[in-house]
Amino acid sequence: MEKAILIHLSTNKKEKSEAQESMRELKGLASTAGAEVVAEVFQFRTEISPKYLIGEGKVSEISLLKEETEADLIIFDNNLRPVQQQNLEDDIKAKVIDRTQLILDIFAQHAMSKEGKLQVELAQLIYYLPRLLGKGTALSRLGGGIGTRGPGEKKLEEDRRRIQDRISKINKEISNIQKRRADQRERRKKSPIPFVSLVGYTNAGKSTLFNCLSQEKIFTSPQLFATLDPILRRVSFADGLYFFLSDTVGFIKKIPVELITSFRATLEELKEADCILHVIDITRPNYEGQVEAVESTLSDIGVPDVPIINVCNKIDLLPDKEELLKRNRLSNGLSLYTSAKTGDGIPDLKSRLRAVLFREMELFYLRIPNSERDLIQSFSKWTVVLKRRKNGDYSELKIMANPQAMVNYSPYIKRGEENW
Ligand SMILES: Nc1nc2c(ncn2[C@@H]2O[C@H](COP(=O)(O)OP(=O)(O)OP(=O)(O)O)[C@@H](O)[C@H]2O)c(=O)[nH]1
Ligand SMILES: [Mg+2]
Repeated sequence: MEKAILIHLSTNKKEKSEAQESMRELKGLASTAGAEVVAEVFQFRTEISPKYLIGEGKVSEISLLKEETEADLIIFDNNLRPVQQQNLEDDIKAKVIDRTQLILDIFAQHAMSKEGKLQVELAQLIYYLPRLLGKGTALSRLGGGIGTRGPGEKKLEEDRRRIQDRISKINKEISNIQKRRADQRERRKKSPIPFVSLVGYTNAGKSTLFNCLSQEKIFTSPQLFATLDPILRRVSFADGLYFFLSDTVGFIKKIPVELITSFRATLEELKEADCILHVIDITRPNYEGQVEAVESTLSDIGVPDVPIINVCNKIDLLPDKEELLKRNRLSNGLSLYTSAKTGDGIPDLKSRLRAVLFREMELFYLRIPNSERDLIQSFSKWTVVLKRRKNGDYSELKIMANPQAMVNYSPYIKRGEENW
């Protein structure tokens, strides 16, 4: 296990609690990546050093601390410029990485699908390119381990031009995947089955909620960024109505721009959602900051007017209801309270979803002569067919549909079949 020292620089003393929360998160990231944290160093300094980011005195202090703790790795919570990273490594004589590099490393370990791996490799290449200092081998300099792993591990040792070639090749592959996805989305848009997306800060409980709603068993974990690849499942209501639910990659503060760019294809999905469930870990003292980070990423991606439900999760960890309501300082949108772990609040969430997703639809009972069988086919394309049975020369359907669209089909609509 690599031993790591964590460094956080704040330029404003007032942000002390924010600095601590950010450090807590960095610690979570470091242990997710497989490091043992041996020391945490804060510096408050109004001026940022162009040479080291932190002050020169602090650099010597860290060098000593490194000897003392036998650390092999220095992780900065702030993002470092290539030249700062180089200077720090030369002076401290240890591998130095920043928050972005740490997140990239975790992503590299967690990516499973071909698309996920390509996206991570792309992000890594974009990140490393300016760090090659013109001579190549940015990574062999680092000597392996955290911050150097990934699908593109070997290729990163190649020269700048080869990397640029690889970037255009991956971009092409990703745009092919994107095209396929766009086709799928087109098909989905034509279908009447609604599509719901889970978003939220990493570790908020998205995958746990996904499992709870879809009765699946996908991977959940106290690690950060446990989910990287989007996954889609069907969720049914008791009466047979259903929708599709997708789990997605978690968000984080100071999300590296390289990642946003390369995961854009995945996040495009959100634009097509009929409803977004924003999962919030309401037990975190700074959950508003996390909410803000998610909302600003959503607006970066350009998610239009999709209805959003705030799902305040992990309520089982809170002592009582009053505490809960006191806690909710979210000003906009509808808030619901759940525990994806105990199932508390899930029925309420489902009935809200039902109301939002099917608000323009009503139940219809149809009777269609067998001679007009094509009509049955057509109904199943643009309405939600809940039940279907044969009755002599007729087929009977129980469907959910938009009443306006049903105007032309009044001869087939049957009344008084409500208990079917
Ligand atoms: N007590 C409690 N724990 C929960 C609840 N929901 C999720 N957790 C725990 O929180 C941790 C993170 O849950 P995940 O579902 O993996 O979180 P996620 O949002 O999918 O996280 P990433 O995929 O890593 O972004 C796990 O250890 C879960 O067991 C809840 O309602 N109550
Ligand atoms: Mg997850």
